[in-house]
Amino acid sequence: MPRSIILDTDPSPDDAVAILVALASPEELEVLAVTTVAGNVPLSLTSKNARKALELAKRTETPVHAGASAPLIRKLVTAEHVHGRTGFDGYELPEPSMPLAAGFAPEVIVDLVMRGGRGEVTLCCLAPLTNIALALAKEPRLAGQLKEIVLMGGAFSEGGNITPAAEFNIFVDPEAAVRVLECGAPVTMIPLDCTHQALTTSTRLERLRAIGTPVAEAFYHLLKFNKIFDEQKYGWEGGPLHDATVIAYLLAPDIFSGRRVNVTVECASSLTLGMTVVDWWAVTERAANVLFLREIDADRYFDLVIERLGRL
Ligand SMILES: [Ca+2]
Repeated sequence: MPRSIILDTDPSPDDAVAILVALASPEELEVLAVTTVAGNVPLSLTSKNARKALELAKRTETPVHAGASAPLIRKLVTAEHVHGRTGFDGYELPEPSMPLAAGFAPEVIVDLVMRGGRGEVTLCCLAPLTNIALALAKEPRLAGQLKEIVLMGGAFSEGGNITPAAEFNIFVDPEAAVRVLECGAPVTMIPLDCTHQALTTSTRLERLRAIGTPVAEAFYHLLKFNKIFDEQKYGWEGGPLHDATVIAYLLAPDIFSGRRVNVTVECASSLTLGMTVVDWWAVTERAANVLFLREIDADRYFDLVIERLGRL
């Protein structure tokens, strides 16, 4: 039986890779819905980019529901400086013709999770956690019904990518992140400590391009565009392929290693807003609430991603 998942996302190319790798893995994963949120770019563009990716892969039967256009209480912060004005700069994809599906994403998440059996649905969170926090607020039984929440977000020893202390997804909506981490459902967190080991080197991108399909060609160019910014910023060869780690974890958890720890999020300090405070050495009495992954086998990760994208 494939595992039922909902993909909550703010598509830039790494989100889109995650969506398509999931759709290319029907033996392991059943994608119930894609839900969009404001993040990398405003909601109208994340909702459009999700549909562009699905149309590129000819998977338009997957519904896309739009959700929150702004964080719970804060002003939206976006990341056009990384992904370009559209969030999908670097390769021209046609305007999507598939419509958005009816229903506000947080309500759709509640409906799909509560309709399924207890412990059936996994939330794959690739974006600021606003939609998930709204769903948890709407249905208090939601957390107890979930199988797991797997999210890309946070950082420990790697430091931040949007401020010195904070990773982007958590920084954009720290109050939502707190609610998700404290909800009581099993949470697995894939932080920058992992994703900064998973780089789109030229060799890996050329392997992707060599598949020779429209999907491979598009993502070769999209990831290459992102890589230019990241290479200048970090001085590395390649940029991190962040969000597809969430799907890779579901497909092959042994690619990753980590430990169960307490993670809390700073919501008050202007200096460290959105910082994930990771009690790696258990120096507090705070109970472990997160499986925090710190290591990834990057070669196996890219082998998996490239093989799955090649199926589309
Ligand atoms: Ca994302």
